[in-house]
Amino acid sequence: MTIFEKIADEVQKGNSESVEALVNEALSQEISADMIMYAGLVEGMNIVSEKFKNNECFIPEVLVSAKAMTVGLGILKPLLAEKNVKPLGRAVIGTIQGDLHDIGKNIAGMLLQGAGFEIIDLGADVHVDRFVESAKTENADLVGMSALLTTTMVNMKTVIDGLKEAGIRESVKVIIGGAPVTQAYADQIGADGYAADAATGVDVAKKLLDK
Ligand code: B1M
Repeated sequence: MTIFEKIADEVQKGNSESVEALVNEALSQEISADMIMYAGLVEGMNIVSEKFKNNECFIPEVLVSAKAMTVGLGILKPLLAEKNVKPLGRAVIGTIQGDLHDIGKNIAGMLLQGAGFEIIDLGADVHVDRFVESAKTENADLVGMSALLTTTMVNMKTVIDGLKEAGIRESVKVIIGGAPVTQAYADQIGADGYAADAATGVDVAKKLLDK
């Protein structure tokens, strides 16, 4: 087993301590931080993501794997910043205004991060203006919105309208998800993509950004 396979394996198992030790071991072998990230951590998280999509693992396993991956990323982050490694894209994500549900949004964010996106997580109950403002100031490639309530999911359209008014709609892709959201709703409000689950969200995001 290569060191990358070992890291990917421990990410899948959600073993933070082993991931930390293996990432440090790989660095001591002078393996580059971006190789460790993509061939080890991201590879492991991609496998978890695929299993989650196929109902071969469930939310708790995804959360522990994401935690292990985050530990590994924490070690690599300063080195990646030094080397200026480009992420797949920059995504501003959040749960829509009026909605406090954040579990699905957190998983979507973790899987996107695991796939190599830079995530700016605005949290839950995010005011529509904040989505637009952050997309602008962060120079986002992607805005990801989550909604669990039928009463407030309409705010997703307000964000899209706000992006148009701010003159940045053409430069940012919009992806939406959450239990009451459908492809038909995404089409109706003019979102670029819809994902029924967080793993599909990664596929949709990559496709929208040609990655
Ligand atoms: Co609430 N709640 N809740 N709740 N809650 C629902 C959503 C509800 C369906 C329950 C029910 O009545 N059967 C119902 C909504 C009804 C409706 O609008 N039609 C409801 C209600 C009514 C409420 C309150 C109004 C209750 C009250 O106070 N009377 C209140 C609202 C508060 C508010 O938001 N303003 C409320 C509160 C809460 C808790 C705080 C107690 C808690 C949330 C805790 C938290 O999130 N930190 C809670 C919970 C846990 C639920 C249920 C039980 C579970 C939601 C969840 O986390 N699912 C939910 C019932 C249900 O959905 N069956 C319910 C697991 C999660 C992984 O799934 O978020 O769908 P989900 O995410 C999936 C996909 O949708 C997708 O990927 C995820 C994983 O694959 N996805 C994305 C989601 N976002 C995505 C974004 C993407 C891509 C994919 O790209 C950006």
